[in-house]
Amino acid sequence: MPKSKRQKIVNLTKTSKKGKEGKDELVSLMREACDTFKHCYIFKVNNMRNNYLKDVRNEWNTSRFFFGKNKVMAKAFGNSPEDEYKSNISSLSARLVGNVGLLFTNSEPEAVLEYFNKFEKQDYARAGIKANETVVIPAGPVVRGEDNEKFPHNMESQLRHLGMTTSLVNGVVTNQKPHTICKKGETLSAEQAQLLKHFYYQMAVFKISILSHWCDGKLEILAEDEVNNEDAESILGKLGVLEFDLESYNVDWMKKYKGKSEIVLRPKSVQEVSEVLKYCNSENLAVCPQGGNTGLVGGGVSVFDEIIIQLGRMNEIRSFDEQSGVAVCDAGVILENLDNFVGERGYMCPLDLGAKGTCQIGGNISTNAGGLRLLRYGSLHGTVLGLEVVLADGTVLNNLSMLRKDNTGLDLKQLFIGAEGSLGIVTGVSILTPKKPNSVNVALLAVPNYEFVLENFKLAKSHLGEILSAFEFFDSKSLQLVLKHLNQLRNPLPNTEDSKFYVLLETHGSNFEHDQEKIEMFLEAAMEKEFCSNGSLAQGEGQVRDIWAIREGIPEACGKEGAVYKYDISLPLKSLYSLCEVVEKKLINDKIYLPNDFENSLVKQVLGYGHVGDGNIHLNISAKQYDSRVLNSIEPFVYEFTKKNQGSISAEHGLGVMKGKFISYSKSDEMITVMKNIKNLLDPNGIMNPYKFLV
Ligand code: FAD
Ligand code: 2HG
Ligand code: ZN
Repeated sequence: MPKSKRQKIVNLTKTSKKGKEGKDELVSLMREACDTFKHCYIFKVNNMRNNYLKDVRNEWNTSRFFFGKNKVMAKAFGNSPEDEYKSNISSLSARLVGNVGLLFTNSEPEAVLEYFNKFEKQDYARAGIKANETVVIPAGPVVRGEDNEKFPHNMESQLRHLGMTTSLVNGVVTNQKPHTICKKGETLSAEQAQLLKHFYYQMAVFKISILSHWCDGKLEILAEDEVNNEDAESILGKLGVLEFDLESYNVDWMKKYKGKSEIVLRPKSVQEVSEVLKYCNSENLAVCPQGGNTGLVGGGVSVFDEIIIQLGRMNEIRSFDEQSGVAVCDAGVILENLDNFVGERGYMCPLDLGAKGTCQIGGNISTNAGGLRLLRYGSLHGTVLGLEVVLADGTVLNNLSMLRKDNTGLDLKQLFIGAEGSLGIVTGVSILTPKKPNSVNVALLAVPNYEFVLENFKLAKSHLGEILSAFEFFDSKSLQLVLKHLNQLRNPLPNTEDSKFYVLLETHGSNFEHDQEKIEMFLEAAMEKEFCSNGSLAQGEGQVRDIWAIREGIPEACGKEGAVYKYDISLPLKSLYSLCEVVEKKLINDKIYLPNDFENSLVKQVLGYGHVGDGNIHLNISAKQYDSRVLNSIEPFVYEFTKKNQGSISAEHGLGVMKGKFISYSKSDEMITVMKNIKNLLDPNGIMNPYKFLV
């Protein structure tokens, strides 16, 4: 799968060689400015907005600005009279604290102060700053702005998600009861800031205050800086937070969910994660943990402007025990890198999935990813031996146990496996890896109907029992889509167009001849019973890879076809594929899918594939574009069908933003209450990945 572009990433610390070169360059540019300009001013920015700072820079384009990297700026001046670059300039160094910058200019103080005292720009407040007035939206039709502009009807659901009691009455957004967005003096949450923006209330003022002035060896203090809660960004600023082009962090893998986060943090250590969460918790700032951003339910991207905490720089493998096969690593290690690392030592990751080149082990744990071999190697609830987790208030729970057995008290790590970032941030993982098999065999079968897919599964279990490592299936529509979009792949079973299904089965064993003999006997029996019309046993690693590439390529091919609605459902095996059939019928009845009228059909096709061995199907509905008419035809129908058939509405991808509100189709009220109590206990301010999971 394609790796997402990683551009302009914000780091909390900079350790690379490039970083060092950058620092040296800054030091020499600053010293050049010291030689060129007569005056140097320290200024502080309140409510930083890059666009306004840019305007100021343009107006002062014959002067020189430096902003950020306080330590490096101090180094350029010198930190003491012994190493200072100009007489008494080291006295400025101690004042380089917080969200401050330097202005080198030849303008005299009167002109500088006059300009900056006047320069102010109103803007929308962000979470973390204090409200300067109380704002109440009255009951009745919702309007905004001085001209009482009507609220666009397509934004009604956003207002509701942000806590208002709105509904559409004859197409008009109407508030059922008065809603207080904020009270004067209250620290704004992300939701409040978002609402204020929707209602055009600008509560932040971008302002530059001149704090001190240096000229010819003399230091003049013009204003004392106060670090206070009003400027949350200045405190985050100390941790290296900047705003850049954040598209790849705000948009999910399917391009279905789009957040509006303006800040991405990429911490390097558990201490940094702890410091950030402690601060965010104290300021009620919502955060969204993010791993490789390959999740399929919108859990890893922000909904509004939650701060994204991306774990990619925590990517060290901390230890590996070659006796036990226990690996301990940072949460941001990419799954494939971990698999390669243990692979070189004769082991393999117990988990494998198509997104392995991008997803992170911390993301896998947080979604309790199932993958392609759960049938054989079990779920992460069994293979994860310990976790290091930072709670919302910054507390570090260190339980990186390497023990297989540990019955002392409650097994707290289990709470975080599949918690989707709602309870804390996983920063470290201890995982049991199995030995790599000596022999791997893969077969692909063309199967005439779904009933025979199940017959093959039964037969495979009796013939291959202990060596069976995967039993996957896909319908012929899935195969056609892969062949259409992934040009490099060929059908290993040509002339099987009549077969509605394909089964991929794999064995992991220790004796190649023995295993091959077993799999051949299975294939013979399956052919004899006519459970399959054709079958192919991969010869060599290349063919093994090619067959797996077809199965793993289905999500990518679906994505290339257009918009996709994905449903990841557990059902009793006998009704697994009937989900696709009934949904297809429903879409046809609702005139959303017109199989014989492509031009006017909203849906292109309905297909199914997945992990038969785990009773988990992936229903994918390919559509021309995301459209509420398609969605309304599928939901809650899919969830009702699943409930009626004793299934689960989320087998392995989690709830995220997509399914949080449907949890009651799979869990009782009592269970949901206990979950909510646990959430409130660990995250009383609700800062961890809000609007998702438990809503
Ligand atoms: P993200 O997408 O970044 O995040 C997922 C969730 O976990 C979010 O809620 C996020 O907030 C949270 N999170 C991430 N990191 C942390 C952390 N360190 N601490 C706390 N919370 C965190 N899934 C399967 O189960 N089986 C499959 O076979 C499978 N195949 C896939 C194939 C493809 C091609 C793709 C695109 C996806 C597939 N997925 C599959 C879905 C996805 O890859 C998994 O859910 C994966 O585990 C997500 O990992 P990630 O690092 O990308 O997490
Ligand atoms: C798979 O099994 C993944 O390939 C993705 O879980 C499923 O794209 C999907 O619906
Ligand atoms: Zn899957």
